[in-house]
Amino acid sequence: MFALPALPYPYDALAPVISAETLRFHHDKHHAGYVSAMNAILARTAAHPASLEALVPSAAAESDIRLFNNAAQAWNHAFYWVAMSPYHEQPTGELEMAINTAFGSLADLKAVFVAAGVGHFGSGWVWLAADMHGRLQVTTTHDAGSILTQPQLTPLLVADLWEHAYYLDHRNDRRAHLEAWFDALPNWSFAATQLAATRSDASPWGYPPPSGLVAAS
Ligand code: MN3
Repeated sequence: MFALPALPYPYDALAPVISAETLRFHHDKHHAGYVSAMNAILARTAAHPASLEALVPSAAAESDIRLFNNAAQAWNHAFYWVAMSPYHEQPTGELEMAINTAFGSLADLKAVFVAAGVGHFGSGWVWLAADMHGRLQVTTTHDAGSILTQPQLTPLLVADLWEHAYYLDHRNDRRAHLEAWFDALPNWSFAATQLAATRSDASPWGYPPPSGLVAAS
């Protein structure tokens, strides 16, 4: 069974961009729901995945849609929480250089990231990712789509494009949410660690491994 990771900050830490009310519903209801649905599916099978990073691509490859949707959403949300910070960080060092090389400037990255998120039809995720050479790119995935199915990419940041992520705070204004999100919430020190992992033997961030074996029914 996979556990629901605790939020790495208090519920009100990301306000006013993301309110405590949004975080309570988003983490305690939406994310928890994906984790418990995934565990319920696993409990009915003989599957003993070693990690969520292994389970998500295998569910995708096997076209196990219900398992994929819930497992990918479990992973995407856990990554989303750790990729945000209450500390209004700025990118520095190698990450800042990689941003300038790929996009021109942090402001240019913001424009690309926000445009990708606003232009994405329906629900999904907008990612800042690095390829195996440390080159940065912005990409989106639909619905539960996860960057874990693109093994050549290492995610640095992600913003949730589902309306439950922003509707209480910004109503239908996804652009306003994403602009405020980009200015205040990226965990740039986490992103720098992820980027460094593409250039070394270090492992990128991983979902907490399952506790015990999943019982076969
Ligand atoms: Mn969500």
